[in-house]
Amino acid sequence: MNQRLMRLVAVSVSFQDCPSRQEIQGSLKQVQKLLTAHEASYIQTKKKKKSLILINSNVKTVNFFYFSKSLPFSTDTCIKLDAPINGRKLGKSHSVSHEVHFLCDPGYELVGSESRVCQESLAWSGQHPTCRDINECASSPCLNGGTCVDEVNQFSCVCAKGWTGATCQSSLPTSATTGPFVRPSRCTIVQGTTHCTCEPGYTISGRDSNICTDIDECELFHNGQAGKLCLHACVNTPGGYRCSCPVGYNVTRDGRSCKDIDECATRQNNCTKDQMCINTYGGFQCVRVDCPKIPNATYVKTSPMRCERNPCPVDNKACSQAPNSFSYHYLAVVSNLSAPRVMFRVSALRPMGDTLRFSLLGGRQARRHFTVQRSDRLTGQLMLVSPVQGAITLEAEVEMSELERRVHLGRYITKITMFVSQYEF
Ligand SMILES: [Ca+2]
Ligand SMILES: [Ca+2]
Repeated sequence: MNQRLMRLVAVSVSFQDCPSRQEIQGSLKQVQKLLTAHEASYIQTKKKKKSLILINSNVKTVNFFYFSKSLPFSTDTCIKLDAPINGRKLGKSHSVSHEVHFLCDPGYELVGSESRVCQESLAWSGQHPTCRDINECASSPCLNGGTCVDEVNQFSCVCAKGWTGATCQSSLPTSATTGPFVRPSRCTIVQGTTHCTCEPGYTISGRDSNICTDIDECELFHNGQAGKLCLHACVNTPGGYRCSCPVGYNVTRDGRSCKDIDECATRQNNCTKDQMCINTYGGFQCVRVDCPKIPNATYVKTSPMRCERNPCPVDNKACSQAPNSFSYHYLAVVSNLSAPRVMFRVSALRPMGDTLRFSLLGGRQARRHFTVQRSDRLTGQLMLVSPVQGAITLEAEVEMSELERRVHLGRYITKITMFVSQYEF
């Protein structure tokens, strides 16, 4: 009952001292009016009242909530929670009385609250959890003096000398089976399963996963399946391999090929002062140029590689028919040369006479391998006509003759010595 109604009753009680009939009727009408107004006001207020809504929650419990326009929905949620590092959060609703759950990744353990509830105070229950790395080494799993290395969700043992295995449980075989070509494997235990690995260049070849043996790369790639490893020879080494070269060669920077050592440039030769050092593939040659001794003519050295005939006495026909000069050339070539190919060219600088002729001198060996052709009016070329293999020294002489009306004016001999190496590189 409100205040206005209370006052009305008080007015009606004061009728005791005999009010007139008119007065009473007037008062009653007033009371009736007021009650009607109050009733109307009450009904209007009731219409505005909140409506009832029923909500069925999907969480363990069924909850009922009141909603109203005057109380927005957003104020009924707690602040959003993040998943812990190395863990997960289950449950997305942050509404009042809803729960979220937390899980850690394998290898981590949860510290804090596993579940938190959004309370009516809009604060979460419990403590925010963290995921802590489980120390697999806590149980000292490495035996025989091994050192445990804790890793995420796993551990490994660094074994003391002479021991091997995932937990250093096995002693390494002694004597002949060990050595640089046999190494202990490194094993890791992941959730109870042992995984063993080897250093690069080693592999677990036998039944014993505790032992790694060297990979013989030379044998593995022997038939050149993955391209020939080495141009010359392959040497297996513990954990790897290297290429080797024959005497007189160095391994190239790429480690695969062989490069000739220039003994003449590096003073790794024993040629005497009156000799010339000729670098060859895989070695060197000490050559001495001596002018030829032939009847009727004498020669003098005009350069380290050339001899010229001394002037002939007047009317000494034998002398004037002897070669005017001898030139010496040394070629160093690799083995397995294909043919035909040009090996050397001889040219006349200032020819005399009307005819220039080139011919091959020398014995059967020279004729088997060489021929002389003319390449232009003033040039003759020494051709290799049959393939050459293996270490061999070939000699050939090319004669160039100047003629005037079929009479010799001059003869010039070029001696070519070819040092063929044993190898193709
Ligand atoms: Ca190896
Ligand atoms: Ca050499």
